[in-house]
Amino acid sequence: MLTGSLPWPEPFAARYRSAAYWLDESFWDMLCGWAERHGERIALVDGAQRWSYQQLQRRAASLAAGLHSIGIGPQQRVVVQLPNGVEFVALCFALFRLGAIPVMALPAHRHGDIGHLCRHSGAVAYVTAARHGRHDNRPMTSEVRRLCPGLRHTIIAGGDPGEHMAFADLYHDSLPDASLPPPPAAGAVALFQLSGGTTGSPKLIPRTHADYAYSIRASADICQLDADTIYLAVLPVAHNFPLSSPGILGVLHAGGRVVMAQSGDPELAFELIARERVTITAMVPPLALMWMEQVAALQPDLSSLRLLQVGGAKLSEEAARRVPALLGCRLQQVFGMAEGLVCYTRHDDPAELVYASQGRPISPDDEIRIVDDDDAELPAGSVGHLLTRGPYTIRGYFDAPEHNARAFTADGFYRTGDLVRQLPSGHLVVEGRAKDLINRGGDKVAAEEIENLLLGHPAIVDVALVAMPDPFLGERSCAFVIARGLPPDLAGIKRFLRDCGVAEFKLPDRLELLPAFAHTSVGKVSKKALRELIAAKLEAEQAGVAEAAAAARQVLP
Ligand code: OOB
Repeated sequence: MLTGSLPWPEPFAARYRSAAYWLDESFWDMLCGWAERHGERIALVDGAQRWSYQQLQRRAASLAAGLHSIGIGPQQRVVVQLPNGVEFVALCFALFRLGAIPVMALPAHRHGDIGHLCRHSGAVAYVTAARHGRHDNRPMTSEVRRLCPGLRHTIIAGGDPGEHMAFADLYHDSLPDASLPPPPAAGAVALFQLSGGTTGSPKLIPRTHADYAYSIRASADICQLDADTIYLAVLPVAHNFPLSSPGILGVLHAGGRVVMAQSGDPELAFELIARERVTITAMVPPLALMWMEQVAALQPDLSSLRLLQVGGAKLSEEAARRVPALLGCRLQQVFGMAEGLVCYTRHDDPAELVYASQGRPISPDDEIRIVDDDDAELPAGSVGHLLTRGPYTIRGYFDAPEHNARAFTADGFYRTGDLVRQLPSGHLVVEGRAKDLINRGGDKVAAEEIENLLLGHPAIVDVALVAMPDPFLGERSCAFVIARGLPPDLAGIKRFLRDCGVAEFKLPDRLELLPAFAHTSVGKVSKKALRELIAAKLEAEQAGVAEAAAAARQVLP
């Protein structure tokens, strides 16, 4: 086992193996099986490129040879930040072949985020694309290299690599497979997912081949994927949801086809759905709202679409009810986390459960506890803290002993930080959150991370980042600041954070200056009071707007 990652205790591991949740195969073994079974069938569509299963396996093998030739081997970490495309999949499987470990960065991450991931994971290489949309990643890559002396390789895909290595040069056919190390054991760490995080710095989530593959196979079954499935990847594929729930890996397992999209932009996505006859896609609630908004105007042909998965943040019941009529397909709610547990509404669930719950866990061996602030189990049906343990939920973050002591109970339950209620059917309803995190339409912002950075701003004495309600994203972030000297403005704060190299979605949406913060009885800043303050202020502003609009209507002829 990789040093710094915690295995399941042996009695649990034995049980998960004997229940055939954990099989004795790595993702590389799985890809070889798929290539054998589905050979010439198309696995991936990315613009004009269409790769068969066999091609995918060959490309991944040749990339593994190239990575091996530059010294990448078992257990070494490689930060991967690629847009949705064939290269992402080829690279992941090449790393799986070598037993090297991809660290799943998001395209939105900037040099501060990436630098942290490289240092914390001890990465030897960082792979990114020359551009993500309008953003040129090459200067950022040079900055990352400067910040992380442990990085031996910085690799650029698609475009002039400048001072870095070209990804295309890594495809190597000269090395016979026998000179590569053997593929990893199923119990080895396959990849690092990123935690949405509630503390100062994002944590790394070690997922093994065996546990991740189980969640994928079981998800593919629940979602009834088969060789006719055509999946449109609109969310960034490194994220747990589009990667594994059942996501692109689930679709490949079923022998289906993945169509890559660079974004969920309705115009682009609708065109791809019509052209490629897409049957299923996965998205966050704001995107679902946007699609429903746009169907009337764009009149797309969505006749092939059978299932829309929505998750990552709470979908309002009202929006959920509109999905089938507007998009002409079934809805599935997905409540999951990169740490493990994933819940789905099922195809044969009564409609009420599909609209009003966030689903039930994948596995009969997912253990659920709903507890009060003192970890005491609550009576059935109460709202409480969700704790979970099971065959694909980690027992600890990578190299974070102090944090693990808080984030897990002594008997290995993960404290999700979510407040839920369980229905008699076993379905969970997400009622809120106890963790200090802003869920910006599925993008997670750890308040403490941004607060720590802002405390370095010369005009800021103290700061608290809280969620404020938003009709589109569900939540946005508001920074309450106690200033010194000339008070900062929102633009200045954003500039400061951009210079720190944090992703755009983490920047505060609003700034409120205060002379002091209210404190709780134990002397902590009362975020509850601040959340109530900003919610009331927004409501008053809305009412003000409505009043002004009404007044305007009165004076207009
Ligand atoms: C998914 O994973 P993460 O790791 O980005 O975020 C996990 C957190 C959960 O603890 C919960 O707070 C929130 O995101 N969340 C939801 C939700 N799905 C996730 N809150 C309310 N309703 C939902 N449906 O977001 C993720 C991972 C795998 C599959 C789907 C989502």
